[in-house]
Amino acid sequence: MTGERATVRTTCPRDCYDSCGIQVQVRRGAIVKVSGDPAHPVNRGALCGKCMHAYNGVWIDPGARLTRPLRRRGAKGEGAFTPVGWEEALGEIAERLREILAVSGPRAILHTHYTGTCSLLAGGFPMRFFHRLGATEVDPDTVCNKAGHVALALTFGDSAHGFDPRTAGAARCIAVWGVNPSASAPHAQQYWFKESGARVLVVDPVRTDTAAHADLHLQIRPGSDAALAYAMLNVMARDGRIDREFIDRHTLGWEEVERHIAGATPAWAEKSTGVAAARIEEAARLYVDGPSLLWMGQGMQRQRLGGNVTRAVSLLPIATGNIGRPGAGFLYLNGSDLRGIQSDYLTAPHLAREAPATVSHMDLAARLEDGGASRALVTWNNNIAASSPEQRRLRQALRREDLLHVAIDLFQTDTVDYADYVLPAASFLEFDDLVLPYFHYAVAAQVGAAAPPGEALPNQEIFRRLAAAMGYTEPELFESDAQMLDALVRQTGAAKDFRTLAARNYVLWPARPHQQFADLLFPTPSGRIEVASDRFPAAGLSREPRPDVEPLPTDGALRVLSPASKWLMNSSFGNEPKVSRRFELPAAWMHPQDTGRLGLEDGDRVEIHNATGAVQARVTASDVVPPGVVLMHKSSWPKLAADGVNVNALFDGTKTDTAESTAVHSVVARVRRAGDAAAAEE
Ligand SMILES: Nc1nc2c(c(=O)[nH]1)N[C@H]1C(S)=C(S)[C@@H](COP(=O)(O)OP(=O)(O)OC[C@H]3O[C@@H](n4cnc5c(=O)[nH]c(N)nc54)[C@H](O)[C@@H]3O)O[C@H]1N2
Ligand SMILES: Nc1nc2c(c(=O)[nH]1)N[C@H]1C(S)=C(S)[C@@H](COP(=O)(O)OP(=O)(O)OC[C@H]3O[C@@H](n4cnc5c(=O)[nH]c(N)nc54)[C@H](O)[C@@H]3O)O[C@H]1N2
Ligand code: SF4
Ligand SMILES: [Mo]
Repeated sequence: MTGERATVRTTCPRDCYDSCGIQVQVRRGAIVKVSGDPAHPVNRGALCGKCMHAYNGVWIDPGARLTRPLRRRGAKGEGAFTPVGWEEALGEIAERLREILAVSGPRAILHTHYTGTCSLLAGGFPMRFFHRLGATEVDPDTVCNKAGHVALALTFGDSAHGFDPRTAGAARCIAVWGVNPSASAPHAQQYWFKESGARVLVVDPVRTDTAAHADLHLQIRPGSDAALAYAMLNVMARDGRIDREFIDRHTLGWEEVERHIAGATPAWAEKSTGVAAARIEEAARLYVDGPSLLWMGQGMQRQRLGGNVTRAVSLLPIATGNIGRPGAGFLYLNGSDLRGIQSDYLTAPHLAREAPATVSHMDLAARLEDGGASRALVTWNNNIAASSPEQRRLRQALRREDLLHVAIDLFQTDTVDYADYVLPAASFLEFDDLVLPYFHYAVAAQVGAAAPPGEALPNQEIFRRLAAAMGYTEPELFESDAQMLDALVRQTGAAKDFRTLAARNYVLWPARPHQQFADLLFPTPSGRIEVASDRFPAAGLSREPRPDVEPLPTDGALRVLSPASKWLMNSSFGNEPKVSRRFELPAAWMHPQDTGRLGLEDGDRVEIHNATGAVQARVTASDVVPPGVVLMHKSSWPKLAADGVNVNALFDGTKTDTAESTAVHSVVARVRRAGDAAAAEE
């Protein structure tokens, strides 16, 4: 690569269903262009707009990146730092950590991490350090998808091995429930649906581009999915289309569900869901004619009754026997163990000396207010000041002078501004790693194309050095990237070593399409699908899924939905100028009935507010949302917005019915014209 020009093929490791192939043009060691790999089966030469801008923008601009370790010199939150050497920074951090260990024990050290990068080493290896340290992990899935995981795992014994997208050709219907691939899986949206030949049914309160292109869109009121699912079952039962044989053989507790089906007529459900009875009938027929795939979204379960909703929707494949046969099944997300990856090897939980301690993201602000329970915080792969609930309270807690805060990132995010020490991370364009997509069953290589800017280092190297500074000696903490990559590739069996995989870039794996639950053996205690059992109440749920609804407010307040934007990847890309200007005053979509009622005009600057906080936005009046709903998008950079916050200023950290997970789509707030603080809206 020392020569003039080279093209490097690599993989995008963002938290995205697509995991696109990328080609990087390098000239004299510097990246000159990042584009889509024309040979890649998923993205076929294109990159999404956000990555096209940011990977050719701030990601390769040393002026926009963190390039040296920094020590705080201003007040917390101010973002004023002095450069320091790596050894000095890590030495000082280690000394403070050792002192905290001696006085308060390891659990007073918290760490948060999540989707900054999803490659295996940069996402997983640092866990070896935290296991050895015995720190409290802020449970990452509680800010995203844990309610759905727990509900599906209790029901089917497994939430992480869904249908294989390669099997879609055998499906006649694909139900897309609370997922918006037009933003969160743009290339699946572009090619996969069409090439499957299946008819597409979308259930979403928002008329997303996915919904607009579907054969049938049920524009449901948020929070009413369980009623809709039951009404579809009611139609199937009435028409004699329930698969009794499948139910008798493979399920436990169906009779407890049956009690609810009888009363859940489409006419009954129309009242709470807002979906016309005739459309519910149409959807039921489309799905039951099958074979049908069900893609269950993460957006769907981010609501107060998220666990119950997930269970109720999962009754559809169960009732119709759409499990274990070609063209049938459901997908939440596809984990890497079926491709051979041993996560215990990657994260080494055996290094922990005590049972691991965790806290929910929903309790993060409260925990950080408690000086006794939290003395240090390490944030890596995670921008809590943008992504987590209780933005105002969290920022206040991060101002604590006695909290040692170490932030590791590529950029000076809002979270980084609060840190005592900032450690600069290398980007995926700068080191080798592995990507295991969570939609397609594949194994892909991330191949470094250039050296990191300045002194930035991959997460792995940062934690190897920190382990050394702590005086740790366990060899697992020092294993080299090359050794781990070869070991992981061997675990998959997709290639003999990392270099061989890198030469191919992307391998569909397992080679033969996976058939979910092909043997109809379910890893639950009973070996059957557990629709109702005693295990659910222990997890905070009712014995059986219920047709319950979380109604919209009736006092003039609105429900705020904040799903993925096609211009952002969570908070990543929020600092790319072509993106950030869209979010300086972010858009908020409201139904014309609501804007009319509130005397608002299209384009008005409004304040959306509740007891937790307030955020400003520009209104777009449109029936892309139903009455009673405001749509904004998640995770723009607060400090680049006119009012210094994002939509998470409104979220009080309400938990789902199970798993202490996020109910961010249950936020309720009022809207008024900005500047009209005194005027009540009603
Ligand atoms: N209102 C609302 N809020 C939400 C959601 C919602 O639906 N609505 N969704 C939630 C969901 S689903 C999730 S998953 C969370 C995600 O929240 P986060 O985990 O915060 O997501 P990101 O912004 O992707 O990544 C965080 C940081 O990682 C950094 N990063 C990227 N690569 C690297 C690397 O190699 N090393 C290091 N050290 N850092 C790196 C990025 O620059 C970024 O600042 O947000 C949640 N927040
Ligand atoms: N471009 C882009 N892609 C992303 C991300 C991103 O920020 N930007 N984030 C990544 C991450 S971390 C994740 S977890 C995934 C999430 O991606 P998805 O699984 O697609 O989830 P969301 O975008 O949060 O929400 C999907 C849909 O759920 C709908 N929804 C909200 N409430 C309800 C409800 O009560 N019922 C139903 N049926 N639907 C509801 C929303 O209107 C939205 O259209 O995307 C990943 N991909
Ligand atoms: S974020 Fe998703 S769509 Fe964009 S380049 Fe990466 S994998 Fe592809
Ligand atoms: Mo997520």
